Amino acid sequence: MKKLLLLTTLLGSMTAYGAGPATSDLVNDAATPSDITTYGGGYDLQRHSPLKQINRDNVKRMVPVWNLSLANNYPQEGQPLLIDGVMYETTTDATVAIDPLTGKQLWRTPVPLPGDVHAVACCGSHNRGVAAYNGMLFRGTLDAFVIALDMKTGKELWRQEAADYKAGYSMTGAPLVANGVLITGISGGEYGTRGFLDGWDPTTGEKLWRRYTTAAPDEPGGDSWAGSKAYLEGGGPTWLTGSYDPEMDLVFWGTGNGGPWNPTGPREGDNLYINCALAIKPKTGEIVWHFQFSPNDPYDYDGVNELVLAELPIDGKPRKVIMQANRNGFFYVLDRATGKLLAANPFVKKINWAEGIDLETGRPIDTEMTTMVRNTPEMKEAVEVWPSALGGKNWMPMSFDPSTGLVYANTQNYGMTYLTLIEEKEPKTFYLGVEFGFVYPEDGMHGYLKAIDPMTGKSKWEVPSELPNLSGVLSTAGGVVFTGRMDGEFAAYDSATGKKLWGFQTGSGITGIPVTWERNGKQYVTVASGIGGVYAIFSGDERLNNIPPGGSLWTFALFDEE
Ligand SMILES: [Ca+2]
Ligand SMILES: [Ca+2]
Repeated sequence: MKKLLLLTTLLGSMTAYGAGPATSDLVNDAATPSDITTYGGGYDLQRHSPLKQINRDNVKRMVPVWNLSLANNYPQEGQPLLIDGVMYETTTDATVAIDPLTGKQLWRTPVPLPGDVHAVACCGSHNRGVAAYNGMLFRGTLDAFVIALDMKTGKELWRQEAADYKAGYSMTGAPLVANGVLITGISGGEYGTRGFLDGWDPTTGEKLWRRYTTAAPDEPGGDSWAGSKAYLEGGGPTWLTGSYDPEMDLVFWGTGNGGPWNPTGPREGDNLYINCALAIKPKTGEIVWHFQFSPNDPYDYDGVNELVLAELPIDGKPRKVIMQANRNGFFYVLDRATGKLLAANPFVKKINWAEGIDLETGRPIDTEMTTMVRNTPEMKEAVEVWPSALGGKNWMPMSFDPSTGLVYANTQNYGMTYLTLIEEKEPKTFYLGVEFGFVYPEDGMHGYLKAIDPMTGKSKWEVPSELPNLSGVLSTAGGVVFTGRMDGEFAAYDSATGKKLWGFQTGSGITGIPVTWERNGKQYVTVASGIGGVYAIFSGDERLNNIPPGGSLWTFALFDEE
């Protein structure tokens, strides 16, 4: 009987080899460190690994194993996948397969792009990664196509246009495969677009459904727009990847700012479903519940940041929740089944746009400044708003360690000058109705890596940095928190204290997402280096001047003693 079971297991894994991840491999990703089948290190997006060969005591012996050029100067904001012994990394202009033990490139499939597309990439021409399913890889392109590739050869299997980039749309996020449906988001909230999610048949590329994220007048929520046509260019982009609960069969996806940023005139009202967490059915795109973080948002507080699934002890009982460190400076905990607000507390040094979040209604309690902003189409004088439009935390994903109950997140610490004005919409140009600039803290510390208690928003420890980190965070059972620094250093910190344990200069600024994996009993850590992205473009921070571009992928392991 035992032998039969073993045989079945072997056959099962042999069938899977070369066919890429099945649904069960996606569901089990977090518990199987020999592969990385999902963006987020699991459908819950916890980015926490059970690996502990590299730990807080020996991480100082970590050394590079290989480095592979990604052959471009675009920002590298992606997360690699590792499936059936092959690593996959995307750049803006190519998809690359790599031997993870030697770093040798196995194939590279270029992404041809029209020259004028970069004008509609608001915050850098980047790509955040692939999704994988049944021997296929799926990615978006900057000109808003969805492409399927054969995982073995890199050959294109199908391509579909999600939207017209000339109308201001682009695609940068990693897709998600949930319950056999390929789901893609869209960027373009700064260009007077209408956001949406698409569901595709992964095998054929047939579009199964589209769920717009601004409600039309005849839909539920349609009355939350003052102007009858405002929803058509009302924003609500979906530019980061959702999480998925297979038991509830719900996908959780964040939506971004309203368009234009100026919240007056035709955009008066809450503007559903901008700046929301949406719980949707992957088979149909039906919205099961929504929670709106920043109704009628004037400040570009996109609600797209990763919605991390966890169980937290609440009132003495474990509760299935969703956590988000929102751009607006508050750390939210929601009930996963209903979207009910459980906690919303500041996780940044300074917030002056709201006094707090009403726990009953979930609505922000506006300060006088925000009440004025919401009612002044053309302000005479600029105000100073904290956090800035880039948020208390931007796109760079956090991790959650269930054993400590803490979130590890790269946060930002600066504000903005802000003035509303009347603006006409023009093609391939920002359509904001707002002028803004940045205001920095006197001590020069623009960012903090923090260990955050999700229910209070308070930090157990924090590590300040002059340049903010815009790299993903990875935590491990070895008590190590890994992240990249904008000055190019890949660094390791003690998850209990925040003490810096190790660092290595990668040659360009890091905006990638680190992952860890094992092969033949050895633990490896991989991260992309290559500066760019929203802070590099907008901050005007002169401390960036001596950080050269240049994309490459690095893999590290412990130095063998003998
Ligand atoms: Ca795995
Ligand atoms: Ca935005």
